[in-house]
Formats: sequence, C-alpha cells, structure tokens
Amino acid sequence: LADLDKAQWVSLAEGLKLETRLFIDGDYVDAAGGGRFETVNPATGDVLATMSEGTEADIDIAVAAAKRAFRDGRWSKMAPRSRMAVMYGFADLIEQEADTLALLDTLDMGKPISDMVNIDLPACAETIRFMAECIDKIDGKVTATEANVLHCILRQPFGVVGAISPWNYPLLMAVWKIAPALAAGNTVVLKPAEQSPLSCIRLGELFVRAGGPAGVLNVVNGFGETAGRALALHNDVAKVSFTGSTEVGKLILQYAGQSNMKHVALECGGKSPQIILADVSDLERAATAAVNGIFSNQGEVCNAGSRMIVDRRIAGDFVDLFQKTARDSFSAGDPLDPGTSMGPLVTEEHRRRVLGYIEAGQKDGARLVFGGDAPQSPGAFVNPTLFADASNDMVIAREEIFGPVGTVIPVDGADEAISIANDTSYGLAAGLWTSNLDTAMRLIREIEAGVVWVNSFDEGDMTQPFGGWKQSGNARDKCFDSVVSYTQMKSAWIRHS
Ligand code: TXE
Repeated sequence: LADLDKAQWVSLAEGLKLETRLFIDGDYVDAAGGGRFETVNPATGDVLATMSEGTEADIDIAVAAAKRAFRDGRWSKMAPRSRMAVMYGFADLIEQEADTLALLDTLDMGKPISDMVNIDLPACAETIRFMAECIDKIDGKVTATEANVLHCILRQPFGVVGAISPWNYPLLMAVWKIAPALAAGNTVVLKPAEQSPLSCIRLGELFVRAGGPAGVLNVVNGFGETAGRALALHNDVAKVSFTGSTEVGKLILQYAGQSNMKHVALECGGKSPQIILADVSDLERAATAAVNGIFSNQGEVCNAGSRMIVDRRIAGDFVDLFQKTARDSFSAGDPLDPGTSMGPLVTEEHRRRVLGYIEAGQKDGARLVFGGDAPQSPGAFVNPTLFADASNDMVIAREEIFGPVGTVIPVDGADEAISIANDTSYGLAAGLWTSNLDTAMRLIREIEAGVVWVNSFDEGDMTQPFGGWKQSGNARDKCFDSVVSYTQMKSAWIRHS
C-alpha cells in the first residue's frame, strides 16, 4: 500500500473521480426517483458530492435483481473453487485500488489516511480472503440412523441478504457482512451509511470486475429511515445483517416481525469496560492499551474501552501514565496528513453530540483531566478528553459517546470492578489487566461481554468471533461461524431399500 506524503494525498484527492450513482444488477444506475443528497467532508465542511438517493423503489429493484441472481444459481450453484477464485480476485482488486478507496473514506468520514492504509484496507482484503477460504469448508453432516435411511444435514444459503452498515469503518464494516454472506452463496443488497456513501458504492463494481456475476452484489445508497427501512421490511430479503446503534437495531427486529420473520444479525453499540487491577504487572502497557482503546478512530468504535475501571490504589498513577501517553500519541489534525493520529468526527451534528456529553460529565462532577474542548479550526474536531473520579451512574459512564472521551472509575478490588463492569445494558467487549491467573479465570467467566481481552485490548485475528451480549447485539462477525451463520440448515431424510 502507498507510502505517500500529505502533498501527494492532497493532489490525489483533487484528481479523484467520484461515483455518485447506485450499483444494481451489475451496473451503475441513477435512483428511480431522481433524488440526491449531499455528502460532506467533516474535516473542512465542504460538500464532496451529491449522491443518488436510493429509496424504497430502488430497494425493490435491487432486491428483485438479487432474487433473480439467487434463483438462477449463477452464484450459489457455481463450483466452490470458482466462487473462491472470484472472491480472491475481489480482494486483489481492493488492494490494487487501495489508494482511491482509502482516500474516499478519509474524505467522507474523517478517519486518518494512515489508519485507512495500515488498518482498514488490509483488513478488508484479509476478510474477503478468509471468507473465500471458508467456501469449501462449509460441511454438512450425516447422522447415525437406521440402516435403510441416509440422513444428511445440509447447509444452504438463505437467498437475498440485506446488509445495513455504519460510517465508522465504512468499507470494513460493509465487508464484514458482504464477504461471509457471499461466501455462503447468498446474493446481497448493501445499504451503506448516508454519512459515508462514497467508498462502498465501488464494492459492487470491483466484485463484478473480479468475475462476480451481475445482480449478486448490489449497493443502494440512501437514508436509514427510507432505504434502510425498506430493505429490512422487504419480504424477499431472507436475512438482514446490521451494524449501528442499539436503537436502530431494535427497529430492525421490529421490521423483521412486521414482515417475513427474516433472520436478523445485529452488531450494536457498547460501553466496554477496561478493568485494571492493583496487581497488573505492567501499568504502563495497560495505560498505553487504554489510550489506544479509547482514542483510536476518534473513539468512533463500537468496542471502544470507554469505561476504565481502575483499582483506587493505582488510579492516580494510571491517570498520569494515560495522560502522558495520550499527549505523545493522539492529537486532532488534518486526516490527509499521514502523521495525523486523530481526524474530525463524522459530522458537525455528531461533534455537538459528543461535546454535549463532555458538558454532562462536568455537570455530573467528574474531574476533567485534559481536553474537553474543540480545536479552533473548521471541521468537526474534538480534542482527546479524559475524565477521572467518575462514577458508573453518570451519563458519561452509561451512554455510548462514540467520540474521544474516556472515563476513569476508581474501585476497591476485583469484586467491585466486576460488578461495575457488568452494570450496563451493553455487553460487547471488555479488557482485564491482572497478573493473577485465578482472578483472570474467574473474571473471564463473570464478565458479560462477547469478547474479553486479558492483558491486552482490541487485538485479534480473523478466527476471533466479534460481537456482543445483551443490547450490543446477537451476531458474530469475522470467524468461520460467521460464514455458517449466513446458511440455514436443511435435514434430508432419504429412505432406500
Ligand atoms: O447510527 P444508525 P448513527 C452508534 C453510536 C453513534 C450512534 C448514532 O453511538 O453515535 O449509534 O449513529 C441505518 N431502518 N453507532 O445515527 O442510525 C443508517 O442509514 C433501517 C454504533 O449513524 O444506527 C446506517 O446505514 N436502517 C455503531 C446504519 O443504520 C436504518 C456504528 C447505522 O445508523 C434506520 C454506528 C432505520 N430506521 C453508530 N435508521 C457500531 N455498532 O459500531 C438508520 N439506519
């Protein structure tokens, strides 16, 4: 991937040709109703493009194309090795177009270009390759039955899968859904977030260029309440996979109930605890992980370690180390500069929301250690912020802020730590820092979260299931099980003589 300097990225950005249409049935098309919406660069406030606005009519057209493509078997009946070849080609093309794709997300949602180049794009290619490798490993089963019966359990694709994705990792979150859905043999209609429509629209084209048949991967940009809702309510969509807020996740469940009882996979918000006990072997390493855990990606991360639950005896030292590391590693700047570690938030509206949480933290009596303000520049920036001496009943400890705002909650020992860690409606991820194996083993079991990192935070590879307990969702992305979750079981009872 490119190793460009800021001037080179700026000049590449100036020459970019933006695709603004929808991608349906193998081609770019304008929205049926002719509507358009603006997408804005949050670093400058400038309008980047006016996009075709897909609505219910476009979702109907895209779902019909996906249904035709599924029914005639142009993808689901393709030999596994051939489907794998298409997926590998798709990953290769993403790498070949990496500069453009990286720029599109950086311009559209403000993420630092270095994160796009070093994290998001390699992860997209890796996800598609991993899911491709799974294609001919999705086995059925033959069970033990009486002699004249062969009983097979088959795993078959659902049909049309609707994918609704968020703006915080626009390409990667879309790929986490479409790659396993396609690998399992489904056809897909993707509805990306309206805040970051520029990159995902290219995925359909790249898939077709890699040899993917028309109609198998369709992308419809548009708003959640119109296009997203229509997709989740559609009677010809057999499964919907959603990443976004818990509030909208609950709506998606309702839409499934109001329509065809489609399967629903949800990956929603979080308020992830990072427990740091007094016997932590390396407090500096824990503090560094905590800084990255809350400030990476501007804090716009569903598993952000936003509640640091720290033993009171070491809380002072922890806050000092945290502050020093944060000062050295994160400050808001131009996301097109490869040296920038933190870009603007996704929109001006979201910045106001995050600043509102900072105000609430101060009003509730948490101690503002640093930050709490916004740089004097255009763009939706917020400075990295830390609150200490907070309690778990404060708004900043209860609600997902989705910005660069960390909260330290002091506790007395492991029992209080675990009870506070679990005192939340969310259950996405957790971190635990201790040198005591027995404590670690106990807390791993007691923590109510889909992912627990011990003496680490936010690491993993493709084998790791990613998803939440409680109101953080009901599905798992990445991992082999994720591909299997895009299939349904069929029992075939075959009597012979
Ligand atoms: O999310 P929405 P928003 C959290 C985070 C953030 C908050 C709001 O706390 O501050 O949610 O962000 C589509 N029917 N997360 O408003 O609205 C929408 O178009 C069908 C956590 O951006 O949930 C987009 O494609 N679809 C998170 C997607 O849902 C609807 C990532 C997510 O948007 C819809 C993003 C509807 N009625 C936000 N309404 C995570 N888990 O990583 C919206 N959408």
